[in-house]
Amino acid sequence: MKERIEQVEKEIEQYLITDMASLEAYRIKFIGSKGITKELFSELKNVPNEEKRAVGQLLNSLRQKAEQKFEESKEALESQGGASEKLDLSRPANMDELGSRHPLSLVRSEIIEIFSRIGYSVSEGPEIEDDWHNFTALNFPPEHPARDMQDTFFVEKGENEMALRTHTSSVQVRVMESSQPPIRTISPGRVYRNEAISARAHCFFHQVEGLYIDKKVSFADLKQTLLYFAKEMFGDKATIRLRPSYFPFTEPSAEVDVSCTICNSKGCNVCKYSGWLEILGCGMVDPNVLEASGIDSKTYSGFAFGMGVERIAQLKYKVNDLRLYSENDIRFLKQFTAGI
Ligand code: 2NM
Repeated sequence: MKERIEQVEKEIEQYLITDMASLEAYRIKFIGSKGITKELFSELKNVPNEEKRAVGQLLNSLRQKAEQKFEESKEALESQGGASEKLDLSRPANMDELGSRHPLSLVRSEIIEIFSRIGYSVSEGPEIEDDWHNFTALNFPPEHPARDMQDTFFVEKGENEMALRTHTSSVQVRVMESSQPPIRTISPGRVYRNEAISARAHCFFHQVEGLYIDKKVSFADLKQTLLYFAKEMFGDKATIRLRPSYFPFTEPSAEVDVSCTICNSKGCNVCKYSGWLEILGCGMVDPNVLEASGIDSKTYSGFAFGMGVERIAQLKYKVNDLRLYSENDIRFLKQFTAGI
């Protein structure tokens, strides 16, 4: 009997209690009404009389030991975080959730990369501009409608009137003022126009404008550059066409369409059954613009172009509502995880 008690004592010491389930199993095994201590007590009647006292004492201290371990383990588990919580150290850790890059950021990077491969640098400038850099140096006449409150957000009324830039051409004026040709640069950035927000218009959007100035830069150079861009961006099958247009800062000016990549120019509702999608505006930099920024228009010529990042992303990813770009709806943003 004494040996049996010693053995159970060892068992109690070695029993591993790691959570509420093993605590309960321990209770049932050693302390419960059908547990080992109860069973040993019921065997006390078979112990010879002269040993009863000593064995009884041993049994009492065994029960005490069993109950003490139970109470201590219970307290320890509860202080670790409540009766219902189980601590499983072997469980795999929760994975960090990966975010995704914004579609405009993806397309902006892609445009920058395409032009950097043919030697274009990236230039940036302020979003709050003065009249000179946003309008006057770009050959906008004093009465041009873009200078109107209805089209442009003005800040700081009075003598020192500033405006939120309406295009990133203002950055290129700063580049021309501070350097001499050859100039080959693109300026990506956010621009602002005073428009009512709808599926097709927003009060801010993103542009990438390009500028190339050197001796003997021609319209043919412009066309080749834009064809290269269209093929890199929309695939080798892409072709372009130019339509005459007008911008204050270029002469001649053109609007550029790319062949519809959605229907292979067969006609669909995105290209409105024309087979063509408008992607950018361009032209030869007006000599007045070169001269305003201190570049000799008799020695140098150049071309410039401007595109909306939203528009390119819309065609690439079939986005049918401009507002999706700035609403931060996770169901929209989640679709661009492949770019990481
Ligand atoms: C466009 C279309 C045509 C343009 C012009 C200039 C600058 F600074 F050289 F005059 N930068 N970007 C330009 C020309 C932009 O956007 C539709």
